[in-house]
Amino acid sequence: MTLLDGKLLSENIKSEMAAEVVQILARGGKTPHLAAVLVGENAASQVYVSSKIRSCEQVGFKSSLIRRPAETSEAELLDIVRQLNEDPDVDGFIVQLPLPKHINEENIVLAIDPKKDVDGFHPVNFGRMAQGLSAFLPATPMGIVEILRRYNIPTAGKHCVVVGRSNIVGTPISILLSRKGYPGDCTVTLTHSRTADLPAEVRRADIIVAAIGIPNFIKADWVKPGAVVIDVGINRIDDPSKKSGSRIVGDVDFDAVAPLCSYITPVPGGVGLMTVTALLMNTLKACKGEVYTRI
Ligand code: BQF
Repeated sequence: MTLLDGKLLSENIKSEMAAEVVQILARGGKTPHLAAVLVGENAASQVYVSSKIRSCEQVGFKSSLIRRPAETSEAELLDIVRQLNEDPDVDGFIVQLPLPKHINEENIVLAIDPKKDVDGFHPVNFGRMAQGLSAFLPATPMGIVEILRRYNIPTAGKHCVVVGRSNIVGTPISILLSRKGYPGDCTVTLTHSRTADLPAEVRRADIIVAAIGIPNFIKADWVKPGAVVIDVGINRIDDPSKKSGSRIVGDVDFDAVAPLCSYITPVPGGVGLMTVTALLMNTLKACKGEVYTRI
């Protein structure tokens, strides 16, 4: 079993990006600039946004954090989005999800200029991705693809079983892995809460992508020996032995599954870190004008 080390890969990719920023500046180009909008006080969201801002500093990007209270109206947030769309210095921006319940997330995502949508959540980017056109890929699926690529994991003709059908992970990764080329050319089964005999489906997988959001859900006897296991879960569970009283586990019963598989991502230290790194990769692409969206 080989651990797919998201920390090591992220550090490698970040140093490549830092070197590229130095080159861009030496040629007289502009500093890549990511803006993040954080509404409310969600503890996890605050941690995620801080780590995105810190990552920008590590690679020499400019970053801006726009913080607003939980009571911010949808109209006010739409106004911020419009300002960021129009700000020529901002290459890309994110609105950290989830948003407070009185704000319709769909309306916000639709207001983002697809050319600055470095989270890849706008339907234009989703549609372009699905058609194999250049697009901002959603950060988590992009991070997964980057893990497979950088570890040279063969994908052509492999059977990939995705567990979970969310718009930001399960559905897009199933599209990306079934696309032509590398990493891709997989035969993909997209499973979910209504799948009949889920263990039997997962047992057929050469590559398992677990994105269901249930701690330790994927059991050892669901895993074909030698399978590649990508664990997208970030679940907090009680652990009285920890000072904090809790710890983070994935969707895979790691201790039982790890000895069986060829490769596995740890949680923490796997896909999550690559999600943040993929956001930076998209921001650099936005700055370089590499992703062209005609709308
Ligand atoms: C790790 C996210 C659900 C909803 C909104 C490293 C992150 C997480 C875990 C991280 C996530 C999850 C992010 C680890 C960003 C990934 O080592 O296990 C990094 O910062 N993420 C987000 O911005 O919004 C979310 C998950």
